[in-house]
Amino acid sequence: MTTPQSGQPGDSAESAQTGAHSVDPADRQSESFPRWWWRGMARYRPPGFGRSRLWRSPLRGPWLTSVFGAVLLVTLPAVTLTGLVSYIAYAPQFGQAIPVEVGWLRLPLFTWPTHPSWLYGLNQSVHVLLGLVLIPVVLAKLWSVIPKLFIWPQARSVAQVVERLSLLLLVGGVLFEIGTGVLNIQYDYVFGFSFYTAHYFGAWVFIAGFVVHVAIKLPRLITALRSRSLRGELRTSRAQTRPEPLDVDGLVAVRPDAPTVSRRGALGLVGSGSLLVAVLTVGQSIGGWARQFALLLPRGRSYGDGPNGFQINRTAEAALIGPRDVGAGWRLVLTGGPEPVKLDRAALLAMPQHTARLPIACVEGWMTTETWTGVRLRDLAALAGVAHPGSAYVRSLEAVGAFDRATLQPNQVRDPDSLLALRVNGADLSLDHGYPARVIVPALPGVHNTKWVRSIEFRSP
Ligand SMILES: Nc1nc2c(c(=O)[nH]1)N[C@H]1C(S)=C(S)[C@@H](COP(=O)(O)O)O[C@H]1N2
Ligand SMILES: [Mo]
Repeated sequence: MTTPQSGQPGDSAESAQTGAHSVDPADRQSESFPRWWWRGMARYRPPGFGRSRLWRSPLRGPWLTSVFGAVLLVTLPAVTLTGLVSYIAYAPQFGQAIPVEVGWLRLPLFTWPTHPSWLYGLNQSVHVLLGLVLIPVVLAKLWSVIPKLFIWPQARSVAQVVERLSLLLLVGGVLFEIGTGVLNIQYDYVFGFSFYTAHYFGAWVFIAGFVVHVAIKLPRLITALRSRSLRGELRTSRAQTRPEPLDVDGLVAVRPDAPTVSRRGALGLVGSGSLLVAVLTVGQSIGGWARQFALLLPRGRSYGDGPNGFQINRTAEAALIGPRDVGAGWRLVLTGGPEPVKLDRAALLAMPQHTARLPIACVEGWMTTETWTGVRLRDLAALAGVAHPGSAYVRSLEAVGAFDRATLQPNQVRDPDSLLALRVNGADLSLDHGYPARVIVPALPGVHNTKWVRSIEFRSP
């Protein structure tokens, strides 16, 4: 048996929280501004606030909250980091990451690699899948601390005001990121504002709240986790379930009801919720036959059979591109060299063809790996008269979308698998997949694999 000793991590935090254990004698004499202010706050309690009798679950307590907290402490940083990495993969150095202007929230940039080719897909699968799978855990964590929303007074010191404000950023931030993220993978443009801009700045609000919250709560989380054994809880039936001892935070109900479920049951419920979300979404990252099980993600499903029967986000119809735009009159224009070079599809097919099996991985988390055939971008650069291209600016025939252009990094232009694809899986590209020609580059974010290419400008370094 160990006995609690003063000087343990939790102690100082707890006495600071109640603020009642030690009163500086000098403070007692002067009724300075803060003192009467906090007292007044405590006296005028709005209805419904105070140690509420409403919250009676015998499961609530620091241990249960800390179990959910520990899971989120480990996993939410992975969701956040993959999100920020995705921003960098969009190549902000070319002004094509959204938002373009981020002021002092600028990220350290690095050249996004082209290998392994599934790198961006993996990053986005982790970001989107983990983000979705954590929704039940986030909700459970919020449920477990509901009584804290109604404590009164909400704060007894300036330090506690800061703590409460950080909670507002944290909870507001995480719900905003989940809300915008989920809407974006379900629908196209449902926002009156840019999804990317909102999601980026929302992430920083969340990060600020998260960092402050972890700094304040980590010692208490460790103490609470040590207060019970997880294995023991997993062996405890509903009938044997007892409330945790009353805590300074007011999580534990003063007059708890009898348990309707054990802690094991509650953890199992949240865990199966996450598992269900995983099963109904993971198919979009695996692709192929598994795609049909991605029921929560309508865009992850298959589009018919045949060589062109894979995922389409944006159809030619939506992009206002008809057969006439891509008929016999279509020319690819290459610029950047001494003279512009114009090629029709037959001329492109007469050039050396290269085949590569490459994924398209969208920011939304879906991925589809296909076999593409076409002309190497570096061969096109050489043909245009640019021996060492520093970047390539690709334009689509499309005139109505946000994704009608892309700039590629030097390594993306020069990679031997980087193609202007003319064919896929042994057949001509379908109109929806970008006929007559589309860009396909290993590990490039999906959005920059421009369809219905009209021109490429090879720029010197
Ligand atoms: N011209 C053009 N190319 C485009 C797009 C577009 O809207 N217009 N969408 C991009 C996006 S967001 C992705 S993920 C890939 C694959 O999209 P798809 O499923 O519409 O083919 O193509 C990219 N190429
Ligand atoms: Mo995309």
